[in-house]
Amino acid sequence: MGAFPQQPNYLGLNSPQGEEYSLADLAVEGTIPAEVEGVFFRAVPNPAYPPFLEDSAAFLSADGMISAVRFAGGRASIELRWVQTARHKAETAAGEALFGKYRNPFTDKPEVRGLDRTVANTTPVWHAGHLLMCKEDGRPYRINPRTLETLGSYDFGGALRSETMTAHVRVDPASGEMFFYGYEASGLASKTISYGIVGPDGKLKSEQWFDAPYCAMMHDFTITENYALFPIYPTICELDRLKDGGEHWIHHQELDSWLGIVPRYGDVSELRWFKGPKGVSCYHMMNAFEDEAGLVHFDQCLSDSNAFPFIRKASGIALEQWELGGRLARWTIDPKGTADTVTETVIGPPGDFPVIPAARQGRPYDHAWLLTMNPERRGPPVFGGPVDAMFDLLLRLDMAGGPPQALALDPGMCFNEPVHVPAREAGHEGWLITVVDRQTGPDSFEHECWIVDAGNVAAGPVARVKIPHRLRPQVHGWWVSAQQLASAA
Ligand code: V55
Ligand code: FE
Repeated sequence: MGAFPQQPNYLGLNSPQGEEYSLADLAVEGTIPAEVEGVFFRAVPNPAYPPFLEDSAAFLSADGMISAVRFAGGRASIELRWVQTARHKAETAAGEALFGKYRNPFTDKPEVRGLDRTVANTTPVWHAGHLLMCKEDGRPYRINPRTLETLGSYDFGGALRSETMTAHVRVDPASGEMFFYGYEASGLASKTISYGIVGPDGKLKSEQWFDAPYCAMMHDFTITENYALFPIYPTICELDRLKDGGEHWIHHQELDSWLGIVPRYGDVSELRWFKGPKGVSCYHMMNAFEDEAGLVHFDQCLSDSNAFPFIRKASGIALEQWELGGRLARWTIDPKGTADTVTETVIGPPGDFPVIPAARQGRPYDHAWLLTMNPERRGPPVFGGPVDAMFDLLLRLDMAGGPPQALALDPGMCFNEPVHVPAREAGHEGWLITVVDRQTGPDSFEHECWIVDAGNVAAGPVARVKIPHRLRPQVHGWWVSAQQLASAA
């Protein structure tokens, strides 16, 4: 195997770590709370083979690995396995990369034309006893949650029509249904959006298709008790550019954003589009809900342009990462009113990886957690992840407007996305579990899995699980309780 390029996607924290491993009985400092019984599943992109083409977006098309940090009886273990996608199998058989640039099949080697190119690297989704590794450019891969063995590409027993499914599904806490969508659902660069509902039994109950105003990167969406909300930001794909070997995404500062809303169980012909500000972008929504007056509030980690430096660069947008403005923004709309624009209110600081209690999904909520950059940090952030800089401040936000609680890391340390573990007793906010990386030298890192009291993050971790292995940055995670796991077939 050749060497990886000396390029940000492969350096420092991002350096490839291709090895599968299982490590039992990890050393723990502090005490793992009794409620933390279950599995923290993590999606970890990891390039198996050096690229044969230069690709500044390569972080996003690194092969998916699934990791499980298992907690039982106050002890912890960790495992990591490749997702055996058709793509990973083909490249492993060849012993080299065969797929070209991020989401551009025209750049692939001829022998893999037509093969499923998804790397299933973004979110481990748990629903109806199924563990699915999802990426927005394709269908999910199903994983055995006990062994981490890949069971194959998943289409809900042949029911799914869409060629794609988001990595950001929403599970309704009352009905147990999983709401999802797929964009580019009818093929590369198509405007088709698929909107689907999966019952608590895992059966696809409905799938409807509609067209977006343009073919946009739709990374996340939200539900409320009565609606599904589809945001569109002007990061756009065009087929001709792909055919020329170009980038999948170009961001357009001059174009409008949109928020589509449809009754959750309605027909997509009832969909209404509300206009938002020009040029903005968002990867993750925190939540959405309806108030007593019937207004719908849509809370998102909004930025003034696309947050990925390689997308801004390809788009000719001269804005460095530290110059990019952002905010936690609430867009309010009246789905029954006559106005057709959103009203924006700033409700929190810039940041990303928003977390809410699963029980508040689509409902009014009074607290949430967010990662951000410490404005008082002395020194540079840890280099790594898709934006070349990792977050080092964990906030608990009071949605009623009270002061946030903050857990700041020392220079040289950073957070990966936390998951929330609910508490059994009323009045306790539960726990956050997050992998913390610490840079110990120019190319050396240590990693720990921290458990933090979710209602008292400023107190720091109650337990630190030592992970005696290099870890690459995680994208998203999912908490599956021991009870949920036991109920799975
Ligand atoms: C994101 C991640 C992706 C992707 C598109 O975090 C957007 C945002 C890990 O893959 O393909
Ligand atoms: Fe995401």
